[in-house]
Amino acid sequence: MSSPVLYDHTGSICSQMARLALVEKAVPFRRRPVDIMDENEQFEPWYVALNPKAVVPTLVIGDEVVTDTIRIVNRVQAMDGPDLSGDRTAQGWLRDIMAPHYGVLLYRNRLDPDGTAPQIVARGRLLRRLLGEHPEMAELLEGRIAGNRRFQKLLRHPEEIEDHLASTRALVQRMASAVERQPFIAGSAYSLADAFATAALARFRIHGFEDWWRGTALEDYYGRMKARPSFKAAEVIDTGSERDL
Ligand SMILES: N[C@@H](CCC(=O)N[C@@H](CS)C(=O)NCC(=O)O)C(=O)O
Repeated sequence: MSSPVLYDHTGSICSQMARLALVEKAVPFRRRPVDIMDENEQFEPWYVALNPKAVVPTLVIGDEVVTDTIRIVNRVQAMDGPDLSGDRTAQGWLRDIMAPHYGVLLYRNRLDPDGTAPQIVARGRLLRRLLGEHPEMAELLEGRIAGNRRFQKLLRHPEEIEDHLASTRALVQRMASAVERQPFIAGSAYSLADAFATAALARFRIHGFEDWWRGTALEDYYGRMKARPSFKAAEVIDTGSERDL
């Protein structure tokens, strides 16, 4: 069978998680980049046919199409290669690390004084235009338009943004406690939880949150994850401007 194909976007955190899992599992794979920023390729009918939620990543293995990052990395774990299953806490970590509203973390510094984020407003316009052009995708696009409105509303409430920051910081503290006790997030060996933690910490670093873990066991942990060949091979991004994300 030919190599699995990962439909992804370089900067997307979920794509980085999937790539880390594939590289650590030593699974040869091909990438088919989907430009979710400038070209909005995720809404093209051929991609929506693969991934009905119009998000990256998607993993295609022969005739099998796997969507949702947690399902993707677990599917990767089921392939031949090193055991990345981790201990009994691993699956909980995947859910917890996926839980922060990464969009809030990204857009909280890009707000106009009235709390509107021009990029999110523009996204709403794009979605409405696409709805006019693609009535066959009404369910998907109407759902995304409603989600975009909720997001715009949330961004107008500084206290809600603070809540998201506080719960993200608490997650980082829990990661620090985990690696105080053991070398990896979910036990004594590298697991899927480390693929998720690495991509999340890389993103948090770009947001300027590195101070949250300076001087804790997570500082050494992140250095160790960054020194693994997978960090570069999976194109994990932890430098540069928030505005380039
Ligand atoms: N639950 C999905 C979420 C995927 C997701 O939100 N992907 C983002 C990139 S990290 C995306 O494709 N965004 C494009 C868009 O929202 O239009 C998963 O885990 O795969």
